[in-house]
Amino acid sequence: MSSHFQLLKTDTGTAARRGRLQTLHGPIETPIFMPVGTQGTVKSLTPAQIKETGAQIILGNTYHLNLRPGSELVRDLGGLHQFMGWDGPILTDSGGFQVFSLAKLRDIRDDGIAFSSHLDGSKLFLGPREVMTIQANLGSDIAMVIDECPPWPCTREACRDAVDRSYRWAQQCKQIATDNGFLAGGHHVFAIAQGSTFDDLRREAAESLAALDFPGYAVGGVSVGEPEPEMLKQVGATTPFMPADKPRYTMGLGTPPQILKMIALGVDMFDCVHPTRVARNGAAFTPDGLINLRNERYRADPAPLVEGLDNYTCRKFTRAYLRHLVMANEILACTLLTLHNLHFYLDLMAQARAHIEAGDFGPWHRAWVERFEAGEA
Ligand code: PRF
Repeated sequence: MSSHFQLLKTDTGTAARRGRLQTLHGPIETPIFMPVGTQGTVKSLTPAQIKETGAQIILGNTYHLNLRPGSELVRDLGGLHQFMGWDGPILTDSGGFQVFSLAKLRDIRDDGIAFSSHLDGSKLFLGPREVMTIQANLGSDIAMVIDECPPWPCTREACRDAVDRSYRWAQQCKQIATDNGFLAGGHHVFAIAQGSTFDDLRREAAESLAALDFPGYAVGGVSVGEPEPEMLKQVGATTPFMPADKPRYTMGLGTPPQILKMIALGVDMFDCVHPTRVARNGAAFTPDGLINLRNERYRADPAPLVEGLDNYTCRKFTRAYLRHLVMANEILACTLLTLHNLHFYLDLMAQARAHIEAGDFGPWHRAWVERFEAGEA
């Protein structure tokens, strides 16, 4: 048994789990959603406002923070928590995935990834040693290993190479984090299982990484363009082969229904830019789907975004006022809608935890998804 993760309850009708993960900056109740703060800020919110949404842990990014302002500078100013004024847990992604989506002229080698910065074109390199050093400089509570996320679709040969390379890199990251005292100091390192659409490679990735005994495990390589049924199939082909007594995380996901469906598959942790990104586009989550405040029908609507939802935006403001802010391109629209959307996600996670505890997660989440999807016009 691992001491940092407690499995409090496992659902009987689904594979959903209720757990508690201990970190250097306090416990995390799972299942949990982690707001994304790529550049050391959850866009448009102060740390006090992030807390107010119910966030227990946020995400930062190795790729971005290392390019700017630089991980040594953050280290010298006390680490990322102190630098950004957030005293809760922080998980950092390792940077490899962001190289694939942002950097130019990347070259995947056996020892790491060479690439040009998307900011100034300078030549850079990320391998196991670099990503573990950067994440130690940042003072991350949960550091991710460097992995190779193959595109969708991809050939079996390309996927085979990505799984093998990701395994070797994970092994090296674990060794480095052991040698430099990162793990002994109470920080966690999570491994990432790739495998694209190949069930046997997914299983192999999960099982081989499990044998390395990491504090936690992630499903990578999903939500990279594949249709939703394929995505759920890939998660379902991976989680049964991950250790039951360690936390499980699917990276970069998803919509509220996708998250509930993945909780039912036994996933504990999620992150996604979706709620914060759509907020900046003037859209807000409700139990009846996502509403776009640019729609004329909200021009004089006196109702809150969600009746009875206990967040600052819903307590104080009408849909009409929020629509006015969106139409006038006022920056307060971003803050109020981001606050609402994150609170909506985190409140949904609290409901999921309560229903797992009560033993009715299966029927509850199916009804929730049905109502949400019926409302999406
Ligand atoms: N690997 C890493 N970060 C990620 C992904 C991955 O596969 C994804 C894919 N959904 C998002 N973020 N390291």
